Amino acid sequence: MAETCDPDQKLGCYSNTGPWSGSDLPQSSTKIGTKFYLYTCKCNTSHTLDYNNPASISNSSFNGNIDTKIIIHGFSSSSSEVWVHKMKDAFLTKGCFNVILVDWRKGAESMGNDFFIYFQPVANTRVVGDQIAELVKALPTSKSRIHLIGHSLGAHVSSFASVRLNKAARISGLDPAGPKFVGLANAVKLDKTDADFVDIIHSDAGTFGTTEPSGHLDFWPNNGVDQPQCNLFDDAGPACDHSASHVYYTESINSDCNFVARPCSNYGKYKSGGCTNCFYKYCPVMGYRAIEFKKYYFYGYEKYTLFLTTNEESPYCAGNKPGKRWWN
Ligand SMILES: [Ca+2]
Ligand SMILES: [Ca+2]
Repeated sequence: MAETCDPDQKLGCYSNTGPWSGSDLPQSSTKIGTKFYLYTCKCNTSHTLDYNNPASISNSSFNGNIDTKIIIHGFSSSSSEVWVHKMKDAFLTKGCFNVILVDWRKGAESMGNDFFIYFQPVANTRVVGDQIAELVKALPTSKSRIHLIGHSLGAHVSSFASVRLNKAARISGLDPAGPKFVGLANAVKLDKTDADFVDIIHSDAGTFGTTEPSGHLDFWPNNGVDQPQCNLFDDAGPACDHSASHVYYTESINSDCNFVARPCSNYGKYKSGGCTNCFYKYCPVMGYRAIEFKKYYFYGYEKYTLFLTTNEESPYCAGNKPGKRWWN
């Protein structure tokens, strides 16, 4: 049994007992060094927010009467990544939002004392999630205006933030990290009880991404395991499948094309055209628009798997096509 208490008294103490048994203890918030960078439709330059410094909030262009999008990177990453800024810009193109980029790069690092590490960043997700919740509490807004978008370990960070807020409006989990989460209790990972609406894109299931359904609507583009634009023999890189989840999501924000999915019992049946009618309801759309289908998921979508195919190059949205082979 062990416990560590954070120097930031708002955060409190972390133990690795109960559902956390077998986990590392998180590093301190001082060591993780989480930063929050605000961008708004009024002011598209970075402004640093600090929940322990109220002036950083009151002196910003944050508007509590509009929705807030919080983007959270994953393992071995940072908010400086190009994809984070592309997503932020897509939101600011879409409409008038507060967009907050969370940077926890020091806590997400893959190297510790010259050795590859993963368990420590996994443990740190708890602290980063709690810090996001403390920031939201300090902002002049309501949790019903909070939408968390997390990639990889950032998806699990979103869960801890939302749970501490007693449920944010929405979490979009982009290929939630699998290793060290699959098979564990819902308390230690993203699941559909964590927010009012949880939508998931699975793009690298079984490698970096989880194999488990984790939301109200779980989308499995191209069966969720490997993506057609990713090839080990070209320069797309080993994380191409994993990254595809945020690539698709960002494209969906302003696209006129809908990533239409079909509920189906298995991918083979979907590909052969066996699942076209969506139970005579609206077919759910992956990505930004997924929340429009919130009220339909209980008609049975959640008992099925939501499949779609995508194009092999950008733009990836293939529209309404149930399966390329037979429909084209
Ligand atoms: Ca959970
Ligand atoms: Ca893969």
